Amino acid sequence: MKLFLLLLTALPLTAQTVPEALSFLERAEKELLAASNYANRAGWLQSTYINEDSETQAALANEQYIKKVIVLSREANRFDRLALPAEAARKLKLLKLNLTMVTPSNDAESTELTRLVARMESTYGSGKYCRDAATDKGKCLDLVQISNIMATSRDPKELADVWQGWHRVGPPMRKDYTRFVELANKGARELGFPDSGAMWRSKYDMPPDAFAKEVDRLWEQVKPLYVSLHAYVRRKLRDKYGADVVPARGPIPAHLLGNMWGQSWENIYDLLAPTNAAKAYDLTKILKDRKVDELEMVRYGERFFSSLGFAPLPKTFWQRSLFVKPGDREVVCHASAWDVDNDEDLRIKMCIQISEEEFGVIHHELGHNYYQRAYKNKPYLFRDSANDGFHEAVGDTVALSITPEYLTQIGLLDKATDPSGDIGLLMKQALAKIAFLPFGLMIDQWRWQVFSGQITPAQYNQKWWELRRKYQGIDGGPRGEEFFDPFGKYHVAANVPYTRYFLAHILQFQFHRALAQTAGCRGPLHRCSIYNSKEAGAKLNAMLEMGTSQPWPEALAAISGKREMDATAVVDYFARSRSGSTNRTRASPPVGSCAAHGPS
Ligand code: X8Z
Ligand code: ZN
Repeated sequence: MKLFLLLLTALPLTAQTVPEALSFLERAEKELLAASNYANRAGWLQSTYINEDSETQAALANEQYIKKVIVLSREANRFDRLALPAEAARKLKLLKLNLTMVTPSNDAESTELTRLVARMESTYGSGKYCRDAATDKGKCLDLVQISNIMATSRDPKELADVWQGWHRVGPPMRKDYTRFVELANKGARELGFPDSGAMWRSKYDMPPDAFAKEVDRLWEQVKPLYVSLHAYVRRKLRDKYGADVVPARGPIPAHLLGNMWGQSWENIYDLLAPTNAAKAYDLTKILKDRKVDELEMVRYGERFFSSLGFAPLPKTFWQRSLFVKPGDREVVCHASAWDVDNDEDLRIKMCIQISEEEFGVIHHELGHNYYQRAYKNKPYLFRDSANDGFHEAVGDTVALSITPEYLTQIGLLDKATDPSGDIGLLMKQALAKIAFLPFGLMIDQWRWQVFSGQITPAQYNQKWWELRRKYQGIDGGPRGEEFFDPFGKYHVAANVPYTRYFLAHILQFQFHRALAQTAGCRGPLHRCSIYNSKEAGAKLNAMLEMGTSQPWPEALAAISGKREMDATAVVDYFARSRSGSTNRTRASPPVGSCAAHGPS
């Protein structure tokens, strides 16, 4: 029997035929769909009912899915030299790139790895800061509560306290994370990749090294904007907190930016509002004053997509989604969107807060759901976004249309604010979007180096902070290796690649610029809303429907007419409007002479 098997595998490759490849793909897609649906259900349970059992089941279902992909990928190798129709060739390529994490072939190690990842996510999800664990048990703060303090407190001592408190979640997980890196790399190598990071970089329809360079190129395009914003914010924070707390030069202390990771600074707009800005509206206050609840916030989002011509969300979306943090159990509050049956069982999972920031996050999540529904009729291997940045960009693109005019149209504002005060509007957007860019970049700069071994476990924290200082110009104070601060971010704990968000923060402006033009908007980009534009909706949908059936430059061309990711749309959006010229029609302004420097 063994000899027979050996002979079979040694058969010449030419023995394979195109019909065999096509029928292999048909079977593969059927098996993957079933395994994916099962893993999604188990994953949903794990995230919405954190306990030992749901964690074990989710790990098992995930392991089964991963093993299925690995077995099929190996089988697919036999078609490598066959001239196949383009669609089948793309499917085979996507099959081999399907995984974010590969389990090693050794069964014990495979189980160990999937259990580790499930435990890391649960640990993060149920993480708490108990000020004094011994005496203060009832008063532990979860991440939602801590984030509210980060957003609203202006007491630097309190901010430093909760910032440090949350980061206590990391050290106990350092050993697990180290082992996770070892095992995930072992699996990636068995599948032919140098390491897990190289595998992640292989998913962009270009050589992995070229992708890394592409990311650097995009960063150089936007860096001058960030450097200016950083300098301005540091100055304002120094005015507010004093020279003892905020230095005149160098990095900004990490706890003062209104967000745990300093990834979005919109929550401290009140400290930074330009003096010549008209008083900006406060959407958080409007939502609270009008007693808009969590569900109604989601309905606003749905109505926007409906205005573009998308069908309403299915009834099950409203029945099965998690909108509010339950009081009786632990859940993973980090927002996510699901397509549980790869068909119409769409859901979001969020612990919605009534705030402007969360209003944006709702649109972000719905963008995922509408994307998922748009490509659901494609074959299984094409049911994904053009690249992962596209998935993250869709809802944000729609949210860029939340303009004063739009808010007036839907009755949340009485009167659109006067354009003479737009510097305030733009500042607020910059605090959300420009501030995010270096963070979106640095997380995977860290992980790519961790996976490649360039950063060793003994340097995890030191290198993390070197990158945060280099890209973000943000400092956490003395944070030696007794800490493990990367684990304080969801995507590190849950092993979700992050460069996608950096790309999304470029792409969403490209999409917005193109759709605004389709919608006939001639004004400044930051005042353009595609609300009610069926033409813009049709154009967006045409791209969404493609799924991942074509390389991403084709999808980008379908919506923007261009095949390159291009940050000039970001620069256009933030360009100063002058009478007689707008920031949409104006050529890109010079990017400034500080382009060569990081924040210093
Ligand atoms: O994780 C998310 C979404 C879910 S895909 C809420 N975002 C990143 C983050 O929160 O760190 C959206 C922007 C960046
Ligand atoms: Zn997302």
